[in-house]
Amino acid sequence: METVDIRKIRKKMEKMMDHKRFDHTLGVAYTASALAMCYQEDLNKAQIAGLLHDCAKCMDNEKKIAICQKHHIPITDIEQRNPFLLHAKVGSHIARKKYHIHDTDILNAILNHTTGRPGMSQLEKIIYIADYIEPGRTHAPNLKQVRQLAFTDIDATLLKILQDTLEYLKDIDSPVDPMTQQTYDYYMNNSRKKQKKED
Ligand code: DGI
Ligand code: FE
Ligand code: FE
Repeated sequence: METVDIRKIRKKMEKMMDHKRFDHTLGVAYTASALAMCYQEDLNKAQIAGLLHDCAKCMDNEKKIAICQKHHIPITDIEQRNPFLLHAKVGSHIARKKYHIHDTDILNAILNHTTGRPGMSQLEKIIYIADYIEPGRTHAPNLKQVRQLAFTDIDATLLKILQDTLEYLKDIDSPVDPMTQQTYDYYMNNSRKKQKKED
């Protein structure tokens, strides 16, 4: 991988984001590093993806939509109705164009950090999980258990987070992105297959 100046990215994120979002960003980068140590994933990639994952979060919805239109990034029905979801797609685009990240695994980790996707790479899983469990998060249910599980069984953690997210969306009557549902179905299926093999 090409050399990327992590300190430079961190400084740029600090300038671009409000304090709360920057604290969250650092939390995700450090948590992703710890998970990368645990699962022998590339530490540099984990830090870069962690620092950049929400780089489009502080942008208003009109701007996110305009960037998608300008660069022919397709907007799905649910994204049109819930444009905050676009911060993942737009973030991945900005990481490539503005931060010159060309590693597809890092770009995918940013792209899929909100909904997940079936067949995620190890780095994608790490960012998805780090985003949910970083120390600054306080509201998610079962956080204590999920935080412990994250360092023992990565796929079980993924499934638990997806399950809790779907439940939360149902509770607040928020529409589910088909990708979130597909990701849950995929990992649920995997878990059942694994269980069957062990029986
Ligand atoms: O950007 P962050 O807040 O750090 O985290 P994120 O990008 O994972 O976004 C979290 C929010 O996304 C959380 O409130 C749940 C929501 N979310 C995840 N999947 C879906 C979703 N919201 C909707 N409406 N539909 C989804 O499928
Ligand atoms: Fe996000
Ligand atoms: Fe985040």
